[in-house]
Amino acid sequence: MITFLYFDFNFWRVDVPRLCLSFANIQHRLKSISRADFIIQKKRGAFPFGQLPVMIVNKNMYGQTIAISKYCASLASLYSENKDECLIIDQVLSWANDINSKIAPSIREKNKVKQIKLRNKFVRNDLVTWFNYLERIYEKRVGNENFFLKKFSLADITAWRIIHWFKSGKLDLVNPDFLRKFRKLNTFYESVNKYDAFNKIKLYQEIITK
Ligand SMILES: N[C@@H](CCC(=O)N[C@@H](CS)C(=O)NCC(=O)O)C(=O)O
Repeated sequence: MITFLYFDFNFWRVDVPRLCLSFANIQHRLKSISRADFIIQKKRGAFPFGQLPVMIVNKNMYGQTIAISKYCASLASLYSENKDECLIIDQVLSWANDINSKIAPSIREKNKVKQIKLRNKFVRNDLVTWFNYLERIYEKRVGNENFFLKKFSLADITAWRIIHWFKSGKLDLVNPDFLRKFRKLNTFYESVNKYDAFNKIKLYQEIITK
């Protein structure tokens, strides 16, 4: 059985691989770990990169969201055998990591005044720029469906999860309506929400209701 370790909240880094496995009804479990326990175990060198999420498969522990997500997507037939398609998927995964690293300083900052400054800087300089990048990748899609590739894939799950995060209203100073500027991504997001094979997943329901 595949086991994930993460903190006690939903976050794209662990949700994306779990959504992939759930999509294909592949059994897995999540063990949540408190911040205090994480620090103790990190000091002991328990995690390959000193960070979460990690995934345990066949008694081996692996880190790095992109590697974990691709592994789970492959098991779930949500990755691709086609090299050109793999490039699209990989770009979306790296985009997710990049936009996360752009907003991260304003999440990590504890000082409220500095935090607001950093968040305003992100909204001014990065939000539109980085969603524009994603929309440009999406515009080049070849299929008739509102997915990044001809069929539903890891690219859709990743893009949907990040869009959902930014639209959630949980990020101070990020207007949940920002996606209206991105007409095509908005259509994409709505289509994924209406895609029955995806929206019936228990974890999907958990993410949208939390
Ligand atoms: N490069 C890692 C980054 C993972 C990461 O930033 N994890 C954060 C939580 S979302 C973490 O473990 N932070 C605690 C720490 O770095 O001590 C990945 O892609 O998975």
